[in-house]
Parts: sequence; C-alpha cells; structure tokens
Amino acid sequence: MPLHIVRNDITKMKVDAIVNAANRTLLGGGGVDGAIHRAAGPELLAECRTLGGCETGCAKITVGYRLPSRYVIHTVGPVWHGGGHGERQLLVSCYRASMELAKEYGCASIAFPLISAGAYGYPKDQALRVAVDSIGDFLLEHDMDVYLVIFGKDSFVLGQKLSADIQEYIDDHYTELHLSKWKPSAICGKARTNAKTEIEDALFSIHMSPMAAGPVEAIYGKDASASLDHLMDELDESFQQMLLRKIDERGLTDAQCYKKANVDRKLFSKIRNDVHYKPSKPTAIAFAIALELDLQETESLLKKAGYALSRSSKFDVIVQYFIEKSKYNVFEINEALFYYDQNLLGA
Ligand code: AR6
Repeated sequence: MPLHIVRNDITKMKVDAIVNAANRTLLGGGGVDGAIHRAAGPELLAECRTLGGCETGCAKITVGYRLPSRYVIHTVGPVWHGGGHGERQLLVSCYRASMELAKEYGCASIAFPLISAGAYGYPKDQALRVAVDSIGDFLLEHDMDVYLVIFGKDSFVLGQKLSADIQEYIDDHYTELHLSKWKPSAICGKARTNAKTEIEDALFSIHMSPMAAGPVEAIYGKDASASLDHLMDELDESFQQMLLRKIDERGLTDAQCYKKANVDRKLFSKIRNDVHYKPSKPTAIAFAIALELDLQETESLLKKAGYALSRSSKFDVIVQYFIEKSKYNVFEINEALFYYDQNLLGA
C-alpha cells in the first residue's frame, strides 16, 4: 500500500506492473520507452501494434513478456509547453489512469518512472511533485504498493533543486556530536571517524552501565519480583495506547491514519493487537506525522517507543523541519529524506 521512492532501472523491477512513458503511437521510442521495449523483446511491440495508440493522459495495458513484471501499462504524458496548457492535469491523469488500470487487472504492486520528465521536457522537480501528490491521493483511497523509480542522473538533478529552505534548515540545525573537547580542528577524515566512534562508545557505555547490570535486589529491595510485578502493573501508557488514543482524539479511522502514515494495513494490525509493540523509528515518526503532532507531542510519542529526535542526525533534523513548519505530508517528507539518502517514513 505505501509509496516507495527508489533508485533503479524500471526494467529490473519485480512488481505486477511497470508503467511506460510512451508516445501516442505506442510503437516505441527512446528513454524509458526504448529501455522497456528492449528488455521485453519484440513481442511487446507486436502487441502494442494491436492497441490503436493512446491519448495523452490515458493508459493501456499489455503483458510484460521478458520483463520481470507481469504487465506493462503504457501511458502518454503531456509535452511541456511552459505549464499553462493543462500539463499538470494531464500528468495527474496519467498516474491516476495507470493505477486504475492496474487495479482493474488485480495488480498489488506497480512501478512508475517520472512520466514526461525526459524527452517531453516537464521540469523534473515539478514532475516529481505531481507524481508524489497523485500517487499519494490514490493511496488514501486504495491499497497498492507503489514504487516511484528515479533513474540515473535524475536523482542528482532533483537533489540540486530541492527546496533551499530545507538545505538552510539542515545547515543551521544539523550538528555533529560535539567534538570540541577532542580538538575538532585536528580531527578530520579517518581520525575524525575514530574519534566519533570513541565518543559514541563512551556515551553508549554510560547509558548501559549500572542500572542494567545491577542486581534487581540492589535497586528494588529483597522482595524484588513482587515489586517488579507491581511496577509492571503501573507502566505508563505504551506507544500503541498513545497512538490509538490520538487516533480517537483526532477523529480519524484506523485506515485514514495508517494511510496518511504510509504504513500498510498488516503492520497496523500488528500494532493494534500488541499493546507493547515497538515500532521502528521511521514508523513511529510516520504516525506522529499522520496525527499531525507538534514537536513536543512527537517527542513524547517517540519516547514511548524508546526514541528521541536529535540535532545530530540528518534524518531527525529533516523531520523536525517539516514538523516545525506544520507540513504533514508524509510523501513530501519522504521526497526530502530520499534526496538526503535517509530512511523513508512508513513501511
Ligand atoms: N528506468 C527508470 N526511469 C528511466 C529509465 C529507466 N530505465 N530510462 C529513463 N528513465 P522519457 P517522457 C527516466 O524521456 O519525458 C520516448 O521516446 C528519465 O530519466 O523516457 O515521458 C517516448 O516514446 C526521465 O526522468 O519519457 C516518448 O516519445 C523519465 O524516465 C517520449 O520519450 C521519463 O523520460 C516520452 O517522454
């Protein structure tokens, strides 16, 4: 069900359907179209000849032949004429029509290239925005695993265009572990890495030392097991309990929440059925985003799963940027995380 942004060659994707950015003849061309036809073999062109072409913004389906995907969905993106000629609407329609066709054919997974972002000249950053928004909208209503495949140098071009705001925020807020005691000017390259590891080790051992290792009796007295039982009865609200409470308070259904979090139904039901479920940090944050929690509430939800947000982690700083700006679109956040090579939110 969630949206994954990945770097790959779409012809290698093992999904039920891959989408081809074709032209109106459906008879092949360059770019991703050429790559798909080469990988699928000549039978694909033979089937395409029977389809009678395709209008811009629409989609048609064939089988995948020698591709690892069962189907190819051919869609025709708009040619960019400056943005004032209905390009966006047509591009949205390509994504929507392709996903509807995939659904009609029982596909549980689909992979898209950035339609129109090559020969058809749609500015890559805007093409990505349209892709993420259109797929995100569809996923709010439907269950499907959707991959947005970023190819070759596109990733670099898009990275350069990523909002200057985010870059500035990261520059201002991202602080590596404070190395001042270890003479930062003298620490660089490998030496710096070693120093960092030493500091991390030191911090780790501080956190791990006496409580965890000490005998239970030393801390809780003689009747330790009885006291422990008592303590167990008085545990604070768990991550799962806080999550479910917040869902109720926000008036959301479970499905609305996990879809907004880019989390799949199976994972959500695991959480629902286990009061002590411990999610990964990206999953926990994804729920904070779906619930539109402010920074303080996000921190307290994370704490329940044993996590915190720090200024020493790029991932955390990017998440904090979006929360501080009250930008709660998980797909938009994932776009930014993707370009900074960080784990994505959700499943
Ligand atoms: N895997 C994933 N993405 C790819 C791959 C690949 N193997 N190859 C290219 N891309 P384009 P359009 C990316 O030009 O703009 C054809 O000739 C590429 O980097 O393939 O919709 C058709 O026949 C870019 O981001 O498609 C049409 O005439 C994106 O796919 C025309 O080009 C789309 O670039 C369609 O132009």
